[in-house]
Amino acid sequence: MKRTTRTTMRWLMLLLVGALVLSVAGSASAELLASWTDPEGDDTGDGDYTYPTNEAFGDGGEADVLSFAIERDNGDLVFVFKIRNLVDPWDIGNRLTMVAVAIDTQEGGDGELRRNANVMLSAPSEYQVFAAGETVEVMDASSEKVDMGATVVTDVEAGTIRISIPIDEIDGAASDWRFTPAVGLQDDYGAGGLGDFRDVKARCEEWRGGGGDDLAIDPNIYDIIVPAPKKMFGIFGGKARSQEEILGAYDLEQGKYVTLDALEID
Ligand SMILES: [Ca+2]
Ligand SMILES: [Ca+2]
Ligand SMILES: [Ca+2]
Repeated sequence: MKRTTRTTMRWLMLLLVGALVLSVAGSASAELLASWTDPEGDDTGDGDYTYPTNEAFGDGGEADVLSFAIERDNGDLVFVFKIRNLVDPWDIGNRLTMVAVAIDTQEGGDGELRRNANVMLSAPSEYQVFAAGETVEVMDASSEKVDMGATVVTDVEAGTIRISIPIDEIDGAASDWRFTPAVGLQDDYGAGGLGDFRDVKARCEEWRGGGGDDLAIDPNIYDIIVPAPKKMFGIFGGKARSQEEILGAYDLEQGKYVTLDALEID
């Protein structure tokens, strides 16, 4: 009887060690496809955006992306945003920062980033992913919500927002896809679910940013990652527009929105 118990214990230990090894191997299997860094303190949109004045926004930085990475983890495409200052002023998790990624997988698609971003996309997207706090949503090219089991893990202390999207056809395809990330503030309208990008006005208010315009032509995006200039014949050709030029290219009189360029995985 005693020997049986000991054998069983031994088997259990072996199983446990095996499971540990597997789980360690599993968590290490995420493959980094690409990553980009972004300057600190350029969360000023077209150059002079400011945060709303409510004390919840503190010293700002809630919409300052420091880095963005794309990983592949089994069938998941994973987006990792590092934000300068994730905050939890009401002990309900991060509700102030909102991130989006437009994913361009093929010809055609949605030429506008939705949810009040007020920006157009040079790489029209088949999917758009939006996340704030513990909520994430994916939309297709017709702005229909797609239930594909996307998840988000926000670490306020570490300043990271990690979004996982299981996409069946991801294997082999992702390296050709183009990605347009954008960061702003979230307005959940007090409802607690996933809201929209918070409006930026000409002058900041308690719950509205400043430095834009009052006619909703200006982007409600505080920070983007400016793609490197396109390579031609193996060398960098042309001069990349600065973030201020890109996000400041809206035109009130012509009703012209700004257009964001996509990031590519080399
Ligand atoms: Ca930044
Ligand atoms: Ca497309
Ligand atoms: Ca930037």
